[in-house]
Amino acid sequence: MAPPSDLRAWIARLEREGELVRISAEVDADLEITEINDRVVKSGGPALLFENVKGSPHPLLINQFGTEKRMCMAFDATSLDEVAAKVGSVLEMQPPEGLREKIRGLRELKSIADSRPRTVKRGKSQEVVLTGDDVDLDLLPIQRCWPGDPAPFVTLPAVITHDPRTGTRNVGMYRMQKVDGRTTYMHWQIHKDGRADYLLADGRLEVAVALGLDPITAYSASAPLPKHIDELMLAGFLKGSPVELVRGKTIDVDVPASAEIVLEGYIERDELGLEGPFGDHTGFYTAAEPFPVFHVTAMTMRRDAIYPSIVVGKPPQEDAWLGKATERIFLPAVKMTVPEIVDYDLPVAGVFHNICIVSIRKAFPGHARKVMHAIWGLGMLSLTKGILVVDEHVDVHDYAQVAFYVGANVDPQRDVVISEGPLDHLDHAPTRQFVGGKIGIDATAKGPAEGAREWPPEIEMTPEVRELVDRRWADYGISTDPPARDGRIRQSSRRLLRR
Ligand SMILES: Cc1cc2nc3c(=O)[nH]c(=O)nc-3n(C[C@H](O)[C@H](O)[C@H](O)COP(=O)(O)O)c2cc1C
Ligand SMILES: [Mn+2]
Repeated sequence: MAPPSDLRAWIARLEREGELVRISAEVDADLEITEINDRVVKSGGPALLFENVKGSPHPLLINQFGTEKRMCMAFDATSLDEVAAKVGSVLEMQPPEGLREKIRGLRELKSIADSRPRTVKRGKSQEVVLTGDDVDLDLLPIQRCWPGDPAPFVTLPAVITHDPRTGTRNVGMYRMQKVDGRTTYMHWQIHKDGRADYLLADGRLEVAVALGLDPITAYSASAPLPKHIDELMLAGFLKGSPVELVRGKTIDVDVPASAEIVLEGYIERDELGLEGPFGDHTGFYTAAEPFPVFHVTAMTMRRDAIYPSIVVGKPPQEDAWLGKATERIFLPAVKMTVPEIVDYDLPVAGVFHNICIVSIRKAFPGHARKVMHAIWGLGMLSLTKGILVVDEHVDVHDYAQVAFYVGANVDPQRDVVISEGPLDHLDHAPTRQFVGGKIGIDATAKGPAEGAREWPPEIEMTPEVRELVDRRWADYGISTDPPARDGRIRQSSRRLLRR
């Protein structure tokens, strides 16, 4: 099976797998959907298709990404690491040796060539075309998510711009506060590529907003690619087929041919409005701030268009799995730059920019600090506030294990690095917005070269005795469900027996 080709194919697949519930009862996009969805997300429940949203002819889809299983289904993969491996195999391409490797190399090169978006003449996203006075955002079931939000917000858009100097496309996911039927704000944070395109514009910047995409293209809008790389290339590569585009009706920007809804329009340099507050993914309301104003010149749609939404808030929320997808998919690229990194984990509770746990193949004194500084210099990871470094044998996803090593291996006087640098736009803790302190904790084993005493050996049973007990387990007549040991409560008994 290939990944879903558009939102409807995705909805059909979710429904077939029992991963989607249709709700025909009338619901209000003002807060009510948030509360329903919050309960469903937190219990690991299904995607929800609200077919009867008060005041709108369009159904609303939410929680499409809300579990690990659905995130994997979106990529048609059995795990997110499988998706990462596909990226890794291209990044790590070596000059091929021998015919078989050459053929494999050609296949990989072809998969890159096929990633480039393709323009087509006609797109379903333009079955309905509303321009001028007919443009009406009130038609859409845009959610007001939290009680302190002053207005409804479009929350799951793919915002398309072009770099005014180079023409390179950028696609990003930025919330859009509704101002009136033909106007929104555009929440381009200062570290983002969309913002950079805006700042390069001399006057007017044309903008297209695609809503209701196949899940991989929607995910790709949230992916932190370097500025010069088109997110639609990543989407095409991960889908295994190019994203199809049609020319916009009122702007010189290509738009996804199979989107449910497209908003075409423009942003004038220096026309700003007071955006927010907004109940954000940090778990707090972010304060109102000036952001650019987006004027909609056309609203194009498929017939019976479905409006996609997401609610962020105190973690865990649906966006946790978009973030986890990025964590996994970008690991090969992180390792390309910092090859001593074995694995990393951005805890959902750390809302991704607050905490990074990283395991390294430590090779020299000060190595953990080198890796901290590398992360503080790496793309969007540079905004990370706290970094925990552990040795390669530590499972970064097992927070109890990480806490054990942080407790056991750290002398706070010697092993804590306090630094400073750029912080996430949304971080309310630093005294000044955008910049402040960083903390790195070196929880690796140290030796005399790092000013420590002789490091004691860790306790481990011999492999011989483990094998003996594995072999003889049945002889002991002990239940196969022994209590957890070593404080590793999450380990299943089957894993314990396999140790
Ligand atoms: C649900 C969701 C909402 C987001 N909202 C915003 C936002 O309002 N503003 C913003 O700058 N980034 C937001 N992001 C993060 C960006 O989409 C992400 O940083 C992306 O890499 C930006 O693309 P760019 O680097 O091409 O600018 C959001 C991400 C998700 C998953
Ligand atoms: Mn980008």
